[in-house]
Amino acid sequence: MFTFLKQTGKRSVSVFEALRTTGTISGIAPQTAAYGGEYAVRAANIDPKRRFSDKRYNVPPSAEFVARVSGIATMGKLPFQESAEGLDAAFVGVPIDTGTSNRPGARFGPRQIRAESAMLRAFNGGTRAAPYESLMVADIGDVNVNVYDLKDTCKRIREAYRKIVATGCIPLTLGGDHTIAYPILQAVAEKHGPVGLIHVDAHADTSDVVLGEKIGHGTPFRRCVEEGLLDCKRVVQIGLRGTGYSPDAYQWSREQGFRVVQVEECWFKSLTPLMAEVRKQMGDGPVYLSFDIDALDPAFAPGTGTPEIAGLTPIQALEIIRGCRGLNLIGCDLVEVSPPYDTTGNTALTAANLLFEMMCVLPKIKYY
Ligand SMILES: [Mn+2]
Repeated sequence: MFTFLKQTGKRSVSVFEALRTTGTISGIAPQTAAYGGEYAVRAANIDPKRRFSDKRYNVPPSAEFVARVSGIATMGKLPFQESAEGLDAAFVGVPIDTGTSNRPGARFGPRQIRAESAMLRAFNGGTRAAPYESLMVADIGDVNVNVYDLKDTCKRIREAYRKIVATGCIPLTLGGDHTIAYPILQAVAEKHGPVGLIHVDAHADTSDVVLGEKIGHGTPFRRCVEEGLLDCKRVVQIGLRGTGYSPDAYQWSREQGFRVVQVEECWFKSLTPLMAEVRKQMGDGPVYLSFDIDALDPAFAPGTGTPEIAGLTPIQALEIIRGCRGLNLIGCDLVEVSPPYDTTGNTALTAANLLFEMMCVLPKIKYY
C-alpha cells in the first residue's frame, strides 16, 4: 500500500486524495497505472463528499479500487508513519505473549489483526460514524519489545507510550497479552492523572502474585491500583466469569470501589442500558477502555490464551463500545488475540472490527 501513498508536506495522503486534489490521474506517480485506467478514472471522478474525507486527514484506499489483498498490511490499510507526531489517534501494536499463563501466541496478534483489518471500510454503517473525516489517524507500527524479558518489555512499552501520549495522540492498541495494560496505563496516568477504566474481560486480572511473579497477564489491574493509576470509583469490569481460586474471585475488585458486572448479569440481554449507567459512572473525566477478546464467548473468539465458556456475544461487544460514545476516551486496547488458536481468522477479524468501533467513539468523531 505504501506505493499508493504520496507525501504532501509532513502528512501522507492516500492516492485517492491525491487524485481528488489534482482531479486527474496524470499528475500521479506511475504506480497509479497499476490500478488499471478505468478504476483510476472512476476514482478521480467519484463524488468526494460520498467517498473521501476532507483532504486534511488520512484515508485508506477503498477496496472498490485497490484490491483488499494487495499492499503491506497496516491497520485498516491506513498509512504507516514512524511516530505519533501530528496524529489525533494511532494504531499501535504490542506483540507480546511472555505474560500469558496458558495458550501462547498473542505475540502474533497485532500482525493477524492488521491482516484481517483489510476487510474494514471507511464508514461505520451501523452508527454512521466517519472517522476518516474527523481525525488524523495512522498505523505507527509496533513497540520493540524484549521477548526474553517481560519487565524490560514493560519498561519499553511505558517509554513508547509516554512519547505517544506526549504528542496528544490517542493510542488504539493491538495486543499482545493483557500485561501490556499496566505499562500503558502508567504512561497514560502520568499525563492525565488517575483515569476511569472500562475493562471488558472474562477475568478480573487483579491477582497479586502468580507463580511468584508480580508481572503477568493476570495482574495488571492490581499493579495499576497499587500505583494510583486508576480512579477506582470510575472503574467497571464487564463479562467476568469462569472458575475461581476462591468463592468470590471479585471481592478485591469490589473492595477497591470497582463496579463488577459478572457475565450472568449480561446473559440474554442488551447491554445498552448498562452502558447508560457506565457513562454516568465515568462522568467527564478521562477514561481508558481495555477490551480482552476473551470477554467474548470462545464460540465467537476461540483464538485466545485463556478462554472461558458462556461469554459475551459480538453484538454485546458492539453495544459496550458504541455505549462509550460521548466519553472522554484517552486510550483503548484490544488484547489477547492468539492467531495459532484462531484457525479461521475470525477472532482477529472480530478484533479488527472492535478496534475500528473504538476509533468511531473517540471524542470529536463526526457522525452523519
Ligand atoms: Mn485480561
